[in-house]
Amino acid sequence: MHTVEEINIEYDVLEANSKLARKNRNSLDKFKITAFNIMGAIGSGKTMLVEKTIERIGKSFRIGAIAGDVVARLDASRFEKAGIPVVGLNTMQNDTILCKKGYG
Ligand SMILES: Nc1nc2c(ncn2[C@@H]2O[C@H](COP(=O)(O)OP(=O)(O)OP(=O)(O)O)[C@@H](O)[C@H]2O)c(=O)[nH]1
Ligand SMILES: [Mg+2]
Repeated sequence: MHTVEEINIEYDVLEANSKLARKNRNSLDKFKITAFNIMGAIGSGKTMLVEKTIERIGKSFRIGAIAGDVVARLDASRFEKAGIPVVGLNTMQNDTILCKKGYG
């Protein structure tokens, strides 16, 4: 007689990342920081949007950036030129961990 066994092999492969993300959110809340994650296609105007935002409201708000340049520091150096503190990071892996290092 055959029997069927069910083995649950599902698990959240991003659980560690999610935990860190929650910690990051708590830190942001603690320091009353409003964070925006600006994502878009290559060349869609993300960096320009931030530059224009700095231009318009940079004197009224303290703005900082974590720039996700994949290889070089192109965006990071544009933000520096715009006069705000910036941390550059490579976004290939471990985004949450790196973001924590960025504002930690
Ligand atoms: N006409 C027009 N051009 C824009 C606008 N926003 C950005 N650009 C131009 O689009 C090009 C790309 O802008 P970036 O801000 O560097 O785009 P990005 O999304 O940061 O690019 P990557 O970091 O390479 O992914 C630049 O030549 C900008 O001058 C816009 O609202 N209108
Ligand atoms: Mg850019």
